[in-house]
Amino acid sequence: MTTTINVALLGSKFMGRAHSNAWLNVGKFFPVEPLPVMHTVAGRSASDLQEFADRWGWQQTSTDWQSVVQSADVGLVDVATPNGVHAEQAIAALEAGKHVACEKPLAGRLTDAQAMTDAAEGASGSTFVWFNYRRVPAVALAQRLVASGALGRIYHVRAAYLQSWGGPDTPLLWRFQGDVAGSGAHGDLNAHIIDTVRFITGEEIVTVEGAIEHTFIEERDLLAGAAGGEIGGAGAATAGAKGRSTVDDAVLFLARMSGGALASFEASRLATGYHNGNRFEIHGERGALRFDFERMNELHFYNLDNDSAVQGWTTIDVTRAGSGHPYVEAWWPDSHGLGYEHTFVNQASDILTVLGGGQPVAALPDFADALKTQRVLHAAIASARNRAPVDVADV
Ligand code: SOE
Repeated sequence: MTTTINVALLGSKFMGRAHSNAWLNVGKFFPVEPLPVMHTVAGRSASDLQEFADRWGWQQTSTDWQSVVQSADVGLVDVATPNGVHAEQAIAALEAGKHVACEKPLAGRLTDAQAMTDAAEGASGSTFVWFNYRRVPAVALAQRLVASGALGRIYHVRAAYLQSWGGPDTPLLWRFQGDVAGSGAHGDLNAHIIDTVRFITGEEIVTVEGAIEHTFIEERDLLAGAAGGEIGGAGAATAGAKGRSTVDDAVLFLARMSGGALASFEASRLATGYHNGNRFEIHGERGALRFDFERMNELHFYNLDNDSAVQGWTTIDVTRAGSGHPYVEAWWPDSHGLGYEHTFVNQASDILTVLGGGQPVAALPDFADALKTQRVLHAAIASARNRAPVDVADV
């Protein structure tokens, strides 16, 4: 008899769609147990929720997330709501004895992230955070190469997450409201590349310095009605007035890592020409790696162990079945390609594998791990505002 776990999803916007697709498809591609049952989706609008539930196959809907997380029927609560409500929802679910999978960043603020981690320490449920880029096969392969010593000692890490959807025509979505989001591109995008760099190198960021935060577009069109709005919301009506953006549009910072590497991080929503340019370069004593999510099935490797006559950047196609590349056996034949949505299905597989007592394909961050990333986010803002280096241990 195959065991199952009833999942309750909180949130039905962009991440609600990505997570719904993951829970709907994970059992079709991975031999996971427990299998997920798409039990309840909770949100704000009953009519929108019913359409969402019908589209994705959720059995029930609710506009009362508090009762959902208390339900004895629910085993795993999946928090896919704006950053500012992660803490309230995740802590309530943990206190109700549920497993909790929470979208990134862990929270909009360090104090909330700390409260979530404290709640997790004493809880019976397991915790997970949807840093989905760890589940890009090329990123997971990069981690394996570094862990194997293929690069040797790491000298430099250069990471950037460059988007361009945040121009003057983008209205005042929740993502530009500091009381809801906590920060702008910083918590949204630097959170990802900080986690990715920690994951791949196995090192922690110990000091942050030279940080700069900036809001280029200080006022944005207010959305009509209560809409929190999502990126590129179809025909989002504006109220004809403007409101103040209270978050950064870009944050850049430098860092020293625990193994001695020097690192640079850059996040922007105004990087014209890039749409989801999540990229890194890692330079070691024996080789280097280069990755760009906009070509997510390729990992570039420079190997000094090769004869000098043939040294050069090698493009590894990280979709070849039989190669031993992470996750690829579950999907398609060689070079058929994977996409953004597969990273969430891969993550759902790892979550269910762990809940079933197994080991994930790539390390799964829990709240305590994600708190380390949140502390780096906080240290960077402190460095920017104090115009001085900040030790992460001190925040
Ligand atoms: C917007 O920047 C966003 O949707 C992020 O919030 C996601 O985490 C990222 O995967 C894609 O871009």
